[in-house]
Formats: sequence, structure tokens, C-alpha cells
Amino acid sequence: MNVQEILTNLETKHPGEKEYLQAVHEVLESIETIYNENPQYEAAKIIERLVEPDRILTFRISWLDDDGNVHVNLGYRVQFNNAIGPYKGGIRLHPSVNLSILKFLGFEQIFKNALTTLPMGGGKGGSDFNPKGKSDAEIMRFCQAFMLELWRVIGPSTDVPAGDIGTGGREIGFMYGMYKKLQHENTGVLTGKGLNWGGSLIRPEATGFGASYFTQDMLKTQNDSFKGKTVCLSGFGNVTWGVALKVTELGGKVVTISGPDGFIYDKDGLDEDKIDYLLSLRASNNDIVSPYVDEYPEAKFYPGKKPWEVKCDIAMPSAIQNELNGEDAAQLIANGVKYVAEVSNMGCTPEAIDLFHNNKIPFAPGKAANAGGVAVSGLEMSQNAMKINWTREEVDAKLHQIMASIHTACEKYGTEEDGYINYVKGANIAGFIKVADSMLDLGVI
Ligand code: 2IT
Repeated sequence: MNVQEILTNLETKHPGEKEYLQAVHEVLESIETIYNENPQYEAAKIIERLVEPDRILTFRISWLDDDGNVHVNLGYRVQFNNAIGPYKGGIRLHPSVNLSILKFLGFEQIFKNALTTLPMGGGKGGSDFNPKGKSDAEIMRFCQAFMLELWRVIGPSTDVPAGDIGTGGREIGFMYGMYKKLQHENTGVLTGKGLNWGGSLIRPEATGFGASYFTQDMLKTQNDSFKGKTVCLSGFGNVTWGVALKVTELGGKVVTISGPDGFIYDKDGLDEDKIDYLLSLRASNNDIVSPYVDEYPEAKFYPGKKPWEVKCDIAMPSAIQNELNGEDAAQLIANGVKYVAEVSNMGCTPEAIDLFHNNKIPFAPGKAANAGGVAVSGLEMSQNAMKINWTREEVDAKLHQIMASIHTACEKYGTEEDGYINYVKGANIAGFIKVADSMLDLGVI
């Protein structure tokens, strides 16, 4: 079957799973030529096997709130592909979570993890539970109930979950505590753990730091740097915090952050104090960004709006999938944007990506730019397995080197005749070849 027929079949088999179909479509479009040139892939039905998860676990989670009321949520673990290593990927806790979203995230994770150079397969999990506004005790009861089901299918060499939207250090702690109790072991089966109990230095900042290093490499291809550049970010969680920290250190000026309630424009740019404040804002657990202007009255809050209307040199969407659409891209381009790097997974719609490509604006897809998070998760697994801890400098140097190698892979497979680097194509082809060739080696399983 050719790529188009496979896609049509998939649309018939999984109608309505729009995020999943969007993610598959993007990858298959990039690899079509390679696939057609290598008949061994078609003979082994590599794509047909790669686009369906190895298995999906769905379960019910029942938990009690502080008033004694019973709540019921849905839980999932999508074990997508383990050709190059144990399933690896985060747990998303957000009311929008459904199977389509977790399948898209799990599918993306296969290629992202392959790009890190570390031995990790792809997976993702989560629940439609909304952690916002919940007490610590409610979060704990939910996380324990979640792990009471999940523990059966995970293990340090089988499937290693981590954080994602709504799952941070606190949630990982409650989940890991319950896993250890059930399994009687200390093998570090989750990553993003606290430093005192098996975590790695730099893991909280890793996604943002990695994305900044990657963007810096992208700028270097144009003999450019972050110095003096105006940068628009979205989101205000861990990922945005890490990007803000590193971009500011590298000489960029971060002028926007955002939440579900709107965006903040701070013309003076974020500084160390403001970046620290981001963390406390996040810790308040209210999911609103507007209190920033109470603390820093010179900044402006734009309710219900996205930051992409602000003039900037570099846009780095860092919140959630499809947060930057065709209209936003057109506005950014009209305002003279020079570079775009997705820090969120699939942060840009296909229409937005087409516009960046057609205007020859260097555009980094999430699976390349945000791979630093899972890369340092992989380094946490290594440290746990060796029962040692690396220093901050050691982890940061390894992260830096991994991001540079991802950039080199994108350049190798994505450079077009006119010299423009199509990072989407480069990342998808590099990730696909590694996984597809591994699947060939491993036989039909
Ligand atoms: O999207 C991602 O790469 C993550 N949420 C991190 C996954 C991980 O296993 O650290």
C-alpha cells in the first residue's frame, strides 16, 4: 500500500481522532519519498505496524474529594512502539485528555525519543482529571488511584512514565510512592523524580533549556544569535519557565507569557525576579496568568487573547497542541518574525507550518526542539541504573550535546536544494529511519 492509501485506511478506521490523524499525516508526508525508495519497508508493512500502538490500557479511576464525594475519571496508557527501548513518555492530566490526544502524543514520542540517540521507545498516558484547584490531599488520592491500575503494565525496562501537562514533581512523587509500595522496588520506574529520591539535576529545566539550545543552533545556521532578539512565549508552566530562563541568559528578551485566561505583554522583558515569580504563579494552582500585572504593573494583560499578535523576532509556542494556527502565523509573518520553534508538542497547525515553510522561515517542530525533556529523563534512567548522580554541569553538557546531534540530524535529512532547512522533514526522516530499520532487524513481532 502506498502512503496515501495507508492514510485513507487509517481515517476510516479511526474517524474523529483528529489530533492522532494530524500527527500521522505530518510524519507520513515527510517520509513518503524515503518509503518509496526503500521497498523493504513496504514488504515488512513497517508503516502499518508503526501507526497502530502496540497496546492501549484504559481504566477507570475512582477517588474521594476532601468533602467525601466520589469522582470517576478515565485513565490511559498508550504503549506505542518499543523497537529501540522501553516505552517512554509522559502522563498528561488535563480535562481535554482523550485517546486521540494520547495517541498523537505517543506517536510523536516514538520519533522524538529516537532523535535523542538514547534507547527509548514511545508511549504516553494520562487522564481527563483536572488538577487545577484541587488540594494536595485530593491530588494524592487521585495519583494513588491512578497508579493502582498503571503499576501492572510499567517497569524500569518495560515502560517508564514521566510528567507532562498537569503532572509535575508533586504528582510524580505520589505516583512513585504508590508504585514502590506495590512493587517492593526502587528502580526509578518514573522520571522527573525529586532530587532526594532518585531524580536528576536539570530535569525540571530540561525541556526549556534543550529548546533554547536547539533554537540557538538554528540561529547559528543564519550567523545569528539570541542577543537583542525579542522573543514571544506562550504558557507559564515548567516548560515556559525553562525557556525564559535560558533565552534570557543567552541575551534574548522574553516579552510574553500566557495562560488560559489571556496573555501578558511585558515590554521590558522578563528578568530573574519575574522568572522566579512565574514559578510561584504556577504553584498557586489556579491556572491563570493575570495576577502577573498586580506584581508588575508596567506589564499589560490581554484577556482571552494569544501572544502571537505581538511583534517579535522569535516565536516559541510552549503551551499545548495547535495553539498557533494559520491566522496567527500570518500575523507573526506580517510582523516580521524570523524564527519559530515549537516547544509544545504539535504546537502549530499544518496551515501555520505551511506558511512558515513557504516564507522560508526556519521552523523547528516540537519533536526536535522539545526533545531535551525526555533526553534528560533518559539520563535520569541511566543514573538510576548505575546508582549514581551526575553533577549539574555533567547533565547540562550531555543535554547540550544531544540537542546539537538532533540539529545535525535535521540538517542532514532536511536541507533542501536552495539551502533552506526543512526541520519537519529532517526530524521525521531521521527518527523514522532509526525506528523502521530497528523494526526490520527485530522481525515481524
Ligand atoms: O512530551 C514529552 O516529551 C514529555 N512530556 C516528557 C516525557 C518524558 O518521558 O520525560
